[in-house]
Amino acid sequence: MSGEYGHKKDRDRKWFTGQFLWSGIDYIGEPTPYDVFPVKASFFGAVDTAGFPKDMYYLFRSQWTGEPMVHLLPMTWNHAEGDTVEVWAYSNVDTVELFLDGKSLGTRTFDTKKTVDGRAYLETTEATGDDKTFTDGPYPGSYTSPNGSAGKLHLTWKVPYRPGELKAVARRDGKAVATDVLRTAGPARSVRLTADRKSLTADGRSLLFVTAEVVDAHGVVVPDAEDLLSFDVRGGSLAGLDNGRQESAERYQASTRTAFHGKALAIVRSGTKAGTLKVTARAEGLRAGSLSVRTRPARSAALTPAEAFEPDRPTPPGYPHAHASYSGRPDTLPAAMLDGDPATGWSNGFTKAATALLPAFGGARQEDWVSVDFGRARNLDRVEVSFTVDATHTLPASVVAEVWDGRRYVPVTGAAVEWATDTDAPTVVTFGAVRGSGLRLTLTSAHPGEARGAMRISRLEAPAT
Ligand SMILES: [Ca+2]
Repeated sequence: MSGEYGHKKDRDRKWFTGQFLWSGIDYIGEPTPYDVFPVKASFFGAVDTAGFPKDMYYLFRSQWTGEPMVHLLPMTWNHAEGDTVEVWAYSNVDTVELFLDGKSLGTRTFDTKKTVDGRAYLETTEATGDDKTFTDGPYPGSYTSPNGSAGKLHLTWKVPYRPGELKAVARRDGKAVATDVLRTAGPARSVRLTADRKSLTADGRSLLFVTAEVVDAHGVVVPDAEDLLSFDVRGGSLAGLDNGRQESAERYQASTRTAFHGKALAIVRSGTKAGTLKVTARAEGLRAGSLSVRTRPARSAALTPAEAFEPDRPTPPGYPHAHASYSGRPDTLPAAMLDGDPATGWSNGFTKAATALLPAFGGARQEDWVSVDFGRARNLDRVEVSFTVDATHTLPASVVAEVWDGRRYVPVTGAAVEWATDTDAPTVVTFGAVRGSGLRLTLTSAHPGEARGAMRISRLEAPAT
């Protein structure tokens, strides 16, 4: 059941006591659907294990709070040139205008509707396709409220991507009452620390929550930054670190943590001497971040000395190491491309079984990438990829190769593709010789949305030259 669907059922029935959310916060255990190490947490909370809010959190705010707010999705404005981005806004205000670099992309509005018992609410008026059990009425296939209407709890724009500043302005009676802004991030420059309070008691027990962010020259969080952050505390001690990532075996009780989506959390314990508590976070190649808070004298203080934490640099993966933008099942993970076994493979094929409300779905994804990290630079001029062709997998419509130059993926030049004609036979991509430590292939489905359009790779080899 989606967050929007649950809200609508709750809202429409005055006799509902409320909702039970499983779960409000991600928790360790029951990793779903990738129950393979190092995935160790669930992912469906409104807030991640580090306490960072996800988009769902803002849906709740838009439905349950009165202070004017608007929140844009997706979370970042770093996309590929040529993409058309579906932008959503959650808001508790009826009118929202979207701007890209100051130019209006149009205004969207919620209708004001009334529940059958007379309470007003905001919703668009459109078929949502969220409930197959509604077979008649004005919106068959969509949950229909007892008042006869259907609609969404978010506003939508389709925006041709261009780097810049995307800004939502929410207006009530013509007056701007809330805004949200996404800015395209440039290269990472520094670490920024923000604390949740200005002072705490020097009792050896009080906690300060410090958010570390990897930011560009303009202070915009770099969305894909995974820098290893080293924390140092004076006048207190580290109580724990997290970054909210489900796929992570890093220790919570360590002095280092990689950033996830550019962020990490340090939970810092006060010392027992009043004065100043200083937190510093360093990352290789970035300007360090630091902050200080005052600590006040305590009536009583903890007697047990704080444990000193050691750095815990994540173990480098065995090379070559494969990765992918998406895997359809726990037994079709990227490592299957490199295992030398022709029977195993990475695949983006998936099936979502029918639920009480939604029909089964197995339509192929439009595009995915797979990558191989060799661990050190080598000369590359070809890659051999064995695609599987069967009932649910077809050859991709296109393969685009890029090579990691140490800072970013650079498209290869002079690429030519010699397509295999048999299943699991090598398709050979050749290109102008280039030096790099990793290779990424972006694959476009020949049959997106169809049952036969998934892609599978049983073997991938990029010989060094
Ligand atoms: Ca294999």
